[in-house]
Amino acid sequence: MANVVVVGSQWGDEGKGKIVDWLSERADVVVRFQGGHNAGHTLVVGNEVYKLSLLPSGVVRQNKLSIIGNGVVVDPWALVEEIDRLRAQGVEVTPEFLKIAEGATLILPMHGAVDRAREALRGEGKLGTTGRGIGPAYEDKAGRRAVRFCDLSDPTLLRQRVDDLLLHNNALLRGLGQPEFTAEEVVNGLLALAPRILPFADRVWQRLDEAKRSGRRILFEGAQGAMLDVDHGTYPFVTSSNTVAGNAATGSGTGPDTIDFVLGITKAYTTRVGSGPFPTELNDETGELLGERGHEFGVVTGRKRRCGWFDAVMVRQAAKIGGITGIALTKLDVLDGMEELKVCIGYEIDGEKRDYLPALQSRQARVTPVYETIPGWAESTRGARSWVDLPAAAVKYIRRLEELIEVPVALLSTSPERDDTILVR
Ligand code: 2SA
Ligand code: MG
Repeated sequence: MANVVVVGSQWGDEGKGKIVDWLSERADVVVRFQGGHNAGHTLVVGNEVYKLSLLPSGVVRQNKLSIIGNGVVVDPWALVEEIDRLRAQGVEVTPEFLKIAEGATLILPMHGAVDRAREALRGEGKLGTTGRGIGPAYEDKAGRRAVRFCDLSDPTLLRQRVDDLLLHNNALLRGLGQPEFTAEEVVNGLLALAPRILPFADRVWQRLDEAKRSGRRILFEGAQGAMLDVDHGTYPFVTSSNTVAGNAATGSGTGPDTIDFVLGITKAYTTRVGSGPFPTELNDETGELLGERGHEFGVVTGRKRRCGWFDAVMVRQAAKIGGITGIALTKLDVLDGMEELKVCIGYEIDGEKRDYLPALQSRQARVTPVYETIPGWAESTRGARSWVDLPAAAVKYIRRLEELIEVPVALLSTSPERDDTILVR
């Protein structure tokens, strides 16, 4: 397996962190290409638990080049905080091994303020964002008024960029009844951080080209999941970036030919944090049980995740849209001991059968799942390290999922531990 893109195939929190960490052992370069510190990746290495939001998972390993691509929105304060947090855990993040794209967009304090004020205004109809300013930062990028990482090296230009940015954002904040920002406070805050973070700035596209030409293995680390993709997800209940594998190239400055394999991380059931349609959601004790056993709380915000049965319609759609080559199935052990399991094999909308998730928001909200019942297993699958250790019913469940989503299982993860991973093919 040469260069792999790891993406979520549901609504995020599929267990990408662990798989990325497992794969990073075999990779030379680890790249983030979208999202920002809204992501939450938990890595368990021995007795140490690392919670990463912005930094690529490669940082916890020795001698891996970690890259934050141009498609990422970088909050400089969050960056410094995460580096310091890792240092306290004994991990040094240095400019030798972490490179940040010069063109990456910065998340600045007004972005968080706009994000949170809008959410408060939406009230019941809120999107359930992480409140980290992700959406407003991407808006400013597309609106051509963002401050980019490299701008920190030119105080005069920085001041102009911030003025331009505030012209727009202060008007928004005024409209939202929020305090405005002065250019001085924003610029001074950034210039105070600049000496610490500028050494990480680099021409990431060149580093990737070098890696490619010297045959070094590149791992692209996606955040969130396919159904949170701004184009293909459950719009408007999505994040503001393209989360699918195609963006690994654009979001880091390389070509699609760099990608050899797209690994879709897929949970053996479904979860979602934040608002929006969720056809197989369980608002009963089974849902509670899944959440309890799966420890389903947001890494970034601590929010309780909504839980439900596996939705094969949605994962199949995600696989086709994102070009998923194989899946890594995670958290199978959460289903251990359940008498019977349900898998969504189709949708019913206004009395009609459908084998896809419709684009129209109001129609998505009216989806009722059509279930197939599959026998569960009493044995524990937790920590299984080979296929033969699995109960026959668990193997049957996996095979049925493969059939329904039309993608093979390439990896099976049987606990949060790095070594509890079965390579299937
Ligand atoms: P945003 O903040 O603008 O990206 O939020 C928009 C939607 O995207 C969802 N979203 C996520 N969903 C799952 N996991 C995410 N990361 C954290 C984690 C979340 C947390 O890994 O646990 O800690 O709460 C993530 N980031 C964004 C979000 O819920 C909105 O639905
Ligand atoms: Mg997460």
